[in-house]
Order: sequence, then structure tokens, then C-alpha cells
Amino acid sequence: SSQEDGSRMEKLRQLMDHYEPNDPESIQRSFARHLEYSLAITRFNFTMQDAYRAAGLVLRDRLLESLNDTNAYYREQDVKRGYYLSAEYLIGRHMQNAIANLDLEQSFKDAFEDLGMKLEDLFAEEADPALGNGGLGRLAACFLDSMATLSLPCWGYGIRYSYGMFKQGIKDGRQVEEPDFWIGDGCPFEIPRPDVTYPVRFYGKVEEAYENGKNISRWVGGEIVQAMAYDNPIPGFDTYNTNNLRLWRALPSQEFDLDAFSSAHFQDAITQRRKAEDLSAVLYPNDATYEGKELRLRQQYFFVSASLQDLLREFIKRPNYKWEDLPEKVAVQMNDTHPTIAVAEMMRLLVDVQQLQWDRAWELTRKCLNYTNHTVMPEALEKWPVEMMERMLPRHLQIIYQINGIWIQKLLQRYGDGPLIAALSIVEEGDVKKIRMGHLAIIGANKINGVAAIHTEIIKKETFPEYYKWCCDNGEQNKIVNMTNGVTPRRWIHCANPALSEIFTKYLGSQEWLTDMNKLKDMLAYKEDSKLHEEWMAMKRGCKEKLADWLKSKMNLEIDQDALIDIQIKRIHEYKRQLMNILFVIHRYMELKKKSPSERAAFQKRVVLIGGKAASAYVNAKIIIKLINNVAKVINEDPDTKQYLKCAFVPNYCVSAAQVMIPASDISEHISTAGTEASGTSNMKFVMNGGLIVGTMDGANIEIREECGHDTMFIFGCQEHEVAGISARAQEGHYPIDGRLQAVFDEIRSGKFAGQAEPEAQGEFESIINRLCNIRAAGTWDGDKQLVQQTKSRIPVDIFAHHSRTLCACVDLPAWLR
Ligand code: KOT
Repeated sequence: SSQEDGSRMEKLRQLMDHYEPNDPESIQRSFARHLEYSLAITRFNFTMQDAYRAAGLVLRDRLLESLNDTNAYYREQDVKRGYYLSAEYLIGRHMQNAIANLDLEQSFKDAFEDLGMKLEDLFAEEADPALGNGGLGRLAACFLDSMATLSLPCWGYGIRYSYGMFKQGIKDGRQVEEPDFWIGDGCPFEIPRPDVTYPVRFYGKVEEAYENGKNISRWVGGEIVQAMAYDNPIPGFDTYNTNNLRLWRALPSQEFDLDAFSSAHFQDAITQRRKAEDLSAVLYPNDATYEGKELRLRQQYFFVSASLQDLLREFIKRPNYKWEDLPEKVAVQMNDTHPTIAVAEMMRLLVDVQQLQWDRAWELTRKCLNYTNHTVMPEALEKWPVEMMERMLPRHLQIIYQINGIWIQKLLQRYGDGPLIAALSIVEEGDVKKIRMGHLAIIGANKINGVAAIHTEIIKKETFPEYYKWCCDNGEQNKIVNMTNGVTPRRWIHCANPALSEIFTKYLGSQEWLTDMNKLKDMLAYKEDSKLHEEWMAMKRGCKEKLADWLKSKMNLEIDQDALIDIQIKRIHEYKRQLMNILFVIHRYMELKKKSPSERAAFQKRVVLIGGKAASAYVNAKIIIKLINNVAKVINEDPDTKQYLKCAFVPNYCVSAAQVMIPASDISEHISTAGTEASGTSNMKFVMNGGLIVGTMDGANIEIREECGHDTMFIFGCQEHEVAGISARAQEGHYPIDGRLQAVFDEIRSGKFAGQAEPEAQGEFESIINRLCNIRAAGTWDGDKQLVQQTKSRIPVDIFAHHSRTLCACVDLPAWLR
């Protein structure tokens, strides 16, 4: 009877209405239970990997409790929800962060030390989930931590790539890419949800019909892929709130399989199955460059469609939902243009599926969606060929055309016909017609934001000037806003540098600074406190020791801990100018070499560490890696200088490497050509750890300088407004090569770092310095194709002038840094 059912349910509810206790002994019991029953391990024989997995399951139990309670609370309160749509999440390891955020640090430490295990050894067993390329993906991960900590009801949506960012190996000084199957035997922090799946259609055609007095469009045929949810709980710090990162995995659709099996197309069914799974197989390893691959557009639509279906289903579940309320209840943030097909998909779901009128749907869509721009590099702007979109997403192309038609109509009314219309159209005309995703995003979004003050100004004046004009002409100046990036101090101070965290907490009297960074200003009261200075130096020393051990174990490099630690870690990119850094290292080496032994002893010892991955097809970036490795080899083996200058390329830079390197830095390099780095985020992490920035007037460096004081940074190089002029003058030959830079070029040309032993590398090195000098390359090392590609590159032709100016400024660093 239903009464009996009811009382059984009640019993079950009571059984489940219980929380796992968090004292050390209970943690130990929970750990033993998971080892024995969840992992089927015997008590006599388990590895550290088993221990890590069991400890992960202990945490997962607790994460599930707070995730479920948080979700129930959000539903009960009928709150407005935020959804972050991102193709990338560079989350890094979970375990240490989860322990800190769940307030389990002491219990875990006591529990595991009592069992003879060090927590750091457990943490080291975790694969570093790298479902992102660099800054953009890491920003998404920091935001998740911060939103949970602020108790904001916000979820992240993305793709559960089977293979994340490749692992970078170095062989003969060159990058080799190895697959990163991070899932391995399964990640204890994720929760598969086989019951949460959505169909996602590709290809097929649109049928028009007339039903109930209305014209209807129906997208039919093609292929259907299933999106299955994997939830990743994101606990907040100092709050019970736990949010969710929902990642979609592609699986073949049941419907398709049945069809195929009942026919004779077994082989086709297998191929389709593979094709479906390919969708979420691998992250595209390009940072700030667009590679117009069909599979990439499929990935984008796949996760956008599943996410919007999911969030609309949640909206519809609200008691007495009204479509009018959608913008009051749902805000969607698009992380760059990667998810901007959301504009068309939202329209399709509202108009075709929910049967709303076009105008109503458009108003709701525009109020719900927001777009963050992360780069002004033209090679990153996504433009999908109309032909591809028509085949893959025929209904979306129709919708985009309709959006564009109405938009152009409005523009014509305002400005009449003219070049402005072509500039503002979503469709780019030309030999290959294309859909400009950036334009679709700004037209479909409520707010558009840049990621640092200078970057937002550049977006207005250079990236979307016509659109900004339209906004101003329509009284909507605030459509484009600035939202300078940020980073989480929980991971980047508290977890990465526990000694510094302890200092702050001790001097400030509480951990409040971990949720309110303004509190750190109170440290100024101790500015001259010698006790603090002593503790601070001990903290740095400890971080350097950890770094030294890590470098020794990872790459057998020995460093002098009295040396100045100078770090540049970020994706390898010409605009980020790792090349300039290594040219400076060569210069310093040559200066040292010239000196007598006693003069050398007066030099500040320095260790220069450079790390970062190059996109697999990025030829010049890969040459730069090879050059750094070759230079390092010469310098580190030179008995005259190796005491005073060491240089190394640190392989496989990733979140966990950053957590060791950043706290140990004395200075770090953020030296992009002014106007090219949208924000940068590692600059913030270095500064938070008491490092000093060597940098250009670019991205968030400028705001950090205002915040911390001009005297806390070593700024050099030209400003953004000077770049165009320098570029023009350089082309007219107004910049003679500085003698010091010329000497560095000569040293490279002489074959010192490659020469006859490595003729190929020698050719490559010469080719990149020729490029700096605007020598059009008489070189033949890689055929004409390569040269054509090089001259087309966006790197300003003035780069030589630029480099020589900035290099000189580097050379002119204050004496104490030498
Ligand atoms: C663009 C296309 C594909 C993959 C990544 C990008 C990308 C990455 N665009 N911008 N970024 C970086 O985003 C960071 C977070 O806002 C910025 O700090 C950084 O300057 C950008 O280069």
C-alpha cells in the first residue's frame, strides 16, 4: 500500500539523514572502509596510489553531503542561478584544495600522520586534471572556487575531455607531446550521472511546416549524440556551500544503435559509436589561436546544447515558472567565443521547442547571455565557414541569418548603407563566407566584458570600434564593461604556500584575509617589523628549498638557493616574448664571461627558469623552446660562469608545477608587447607570494602597479599608444641595432648554441633572429611554405625595434638585481 511505501521511504530518509563525522578517528575508519570495500584492497598490501584513491573517496562522501544540501537549499529558496559556460577548466589537483575548503586540514593531518602517511605524499599521487590550455581555463577554475566561497548559486558547464592538455616531454631540447589520459582508473572526485543525459543533434535538415496557424521549423535527421553528465563538486572555503562543475561526455545515442543493429549496418554502427566518443576525446591544445576544425565546432555545440537543455529543464522545474522571469532567474556567462553558438541554440530551444514568439525569445536570450572577451589577437577570433555551419547546424545558420537580418535593418535605419554595415554584420563576406562568432556574441549578449582595464579600452577602440560607436549612439555606453581578472588566494597562497598563509593568519589574527584580500593591507602595520622580516625570509627560503628538491627530482637540476630566482612560466607565444628573455640571458652570460673571476664574484647569482607548452603546430614557439634548452646547456656547463648564472627550461609546466614554482620566485617576467596580453593572471599569483614583477605596461600589470605601488615593480618598454609609431619608424629603418643586442645575435649566428653539430637547429635559430631584424629570410631551412607563413604572421614587423628597446631596458635593471 502507499502507506507502507511512505513509511519505508521515511525510514530510508532517516537513515540518510546523517552526516559523516569529521574527527580523525572517523576519517581513519572511513578511509579503511573505502580501502577494503570500495577498492577491494587487502590490509596487507596497498600502494600510495590506493591510499590516495581511498582518501579521495573519504572526501567525496563529504562533498556529496554538502553538494546535495546546497542544491536542495537553492531549490527551496528559488534563487537566481549563474551558469559559466567554458570549453576549458584548468582545475588542477583537487585533494589539498578540497581538504582546506571543507575545513578538514587538522583532522586529515592527524588521521594520516597517525597511520604513518604524509599528506603531501598522498597529494602527489593525484593526476593533475588539465582540461584547459592556460590563462582562460585557469581563470574559469579560479572563478568556480570563488563563486562557491562567496556562496553564489553558480554552476560551471564544460566538456569532460578524456585527454586533457598534452604532457610535454623534452627530447634533445625539443618539445615532444605525450597524451594525457588523466582519468586513468577513474577520478574519485567526479560523480558520473548516467541518468542525466541529453540528445544533441548534428547535420540533418530543416523542415518547414504550417501548424496551428504558425510557421514551424523542425530540425530532423542527421546524427544524435548523447551528452552524459559528470559532476565535480566545488566546495567553498569557510562556507557549507558546495557548487557543481558539470562536464559532458559524448556517448553514442541509443536510438541510433537500435536502428543500425536491426539493419545490416553493424560496421557503420561501430564507426558512428567511435565518432560520437571522439567528440569529447581531446582538448584542442591551442591557446589564443583559432584552428578552424570541424570537430572543434562539434565540441562547442555539443556542450552548449547539453548545458542549455539542462539549465532550462531546471528552470521549468521551478513552481509556477513564467518565461518572463527567465532573466531574473538565469544568467549565463560565455567564456570567450567558444560557447557563443549558445546565442542561436537558446533561440532554437525557446522558439522551436518551447514555441515562444521570435521577439519574445530574442529579448529573453539577450537578457540572459553575457560574453567575456579574452584576447585581441586577430588569429584567435573564431570565424566558422558558412558552408560548415550549414551542414552541421542548418537550423542555427537560419537563426543566425535571421538575427543578422534584423540587426542590419536596425543599422541601416540609423546609419544608412556604408562600410559600417559590413563591419558590423555577423556574416563576413569574401571568397569563403564566414560567421564571426565575436559579432554573434556581442549582439546576443547583455554585457560584454574585457579582463583588464587596458584590455577593455582596446576592445572598445580597436577590436569592436564600430560596435562601441553603435552603443554610444544608442545611449548604451555601459554595454562594454571592465571586469579585471582575479585568482583564488585559497589555492595560490593557502595551499601553494602554507608558510606564508600561516604568517598572514598570525599577524592579522584570523583567516579572514582568505575571503577578503583587502585585509592584507593591515600587514602594512608590520612593514618595519624585524620579526616579520625574519619570518618572511624563512618562508622564502623554505619555498626555495621545496623548489630545489622538485627541480632535482624532476629534471636533475641543482640550483643555488642563494641565487635570485627569476621565473617566466606561461604558454610559449611570440607575443609573450620568451625569446626576449632568453636573449637577455645570453647577454648576461656574455657579460659574465668577459669579467675576471674576482669581478664575477660581485655579480648577483641568478637562476632563470622558463616553462610553458607550445601548441603542437606552432613552429616558432617550438624553436624558442629548443633555443632555450640549447642556451641552458652551454651556460650550465661553462665552468667560468655556472656558479653565477643558471638557466633551465622546466618541462611540462602545469598547475601543480605552478604551485611549487610561484612561491619560490624573487622576480617573475610578464613582458608581452604592450597591448597584447589581455590580462595575465600568474602576475597576480606571483605578487601575492611576495615576488616582484619585471614587466611591461600591459594587461593587469598596470593595475597591480597602481595597487602595490610603482616602486614594487620593474617596468620597462614602450606603452601601448607608442607601438604603432615605433612599428612605422622601424620599417623606415630608424632603429639601429643596439651594440649589446648585436653581440647576442652574433653569438647565436656564430653557432655557439647549435653550430655544425646541429645544422637544423642552427638554421632555425638564425631564422628567428632574422625575423626579429625584419630580414625577409634568405633562409631555405624549411622551404617557401614556412616563409610565407612567417611573413603573414601578426607579430609586428617592428619587433626588432621593440625588442632592442625593451631588451636594453632589461639590461638597465637596477644594480641590485644584476
Ligand atoms: C583563445 C582561444 C583558444 C584558447 C584560449 C584563448 C585565450 C586565452 N584567449 N585569451 N586567453 C588568455 O585569457 C586569460 C584570462 O582572461 C588572460 O589573462 C590572458 O591574457 C589571455 O591570453
